[in-house]
Amino acid sequence: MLKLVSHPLCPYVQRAAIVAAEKSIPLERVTIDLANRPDWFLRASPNGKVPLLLVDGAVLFESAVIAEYLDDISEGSLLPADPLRRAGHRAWIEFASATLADIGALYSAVDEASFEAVRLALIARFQRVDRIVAGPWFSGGTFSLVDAAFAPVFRYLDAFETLAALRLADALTRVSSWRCGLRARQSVRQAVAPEFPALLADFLARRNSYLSGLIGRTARAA
Ligand SMILES: N[C@@H](CCC(=O)N[C@@H](CS)C(=O)NCC(=O)O)C(=O)O
Repeated sequence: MLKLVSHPLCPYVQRAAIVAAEKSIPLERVTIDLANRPDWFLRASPNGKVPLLLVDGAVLFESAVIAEYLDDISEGSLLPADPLRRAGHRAWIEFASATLADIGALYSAVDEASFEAVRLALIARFQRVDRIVAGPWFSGGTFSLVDAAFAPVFRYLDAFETLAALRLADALTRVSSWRCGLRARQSVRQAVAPEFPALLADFLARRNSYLSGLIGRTARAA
């Protein structure tokens, strides 16, 4: 049994969980506390980060690599066969990772000016994605590793809308319809526990950031 070392809120862990579900690969999840990382984890994880995939005594790290490994060991492929298109998909997975980094900067920004700068950068990212997404999935009719990489990004967008009426990609028709499809997909829904929205809301509200303030004001206004 493969073991996925996880944290309940980690978007990178979700990518691995989505791919495992898409490829019907059983995974045991081992959840750790990132605020109090166990010694065995610090010894195993070169960057001190989740996810890790434990495979027969080997340790894989980096979510994009773990996702490709899970894809490689199972039937069919969630990457295109053509080398140029395959490279293009990997590039968009990198873009999704950079978008997650911007989302981290957004919810950590302490003042309005830095929050606004990241908010505009994120809107520009989603506008760029909107120009290339084919629908219903990233590159057309086949769900791919790019879809698995973006699903956790859109889960944050859903939370930002609900908690702070913050809309980063609303007017973008292709992104909106892609988001809807991903939100409804079983592998994506099952990648987090039922308590995920409440845990994320609590994490964002306690961050002492500009967004935490917005969340508080939105709750008081409701
Ligand atoms: N590039 C890594 C990023 C993983 C990452 O940032 N994980 C976060 C949790 S979502 C983490 O473990 N952070 C712990 C830390 O930085 O100390 C990947 O794609 O796997």
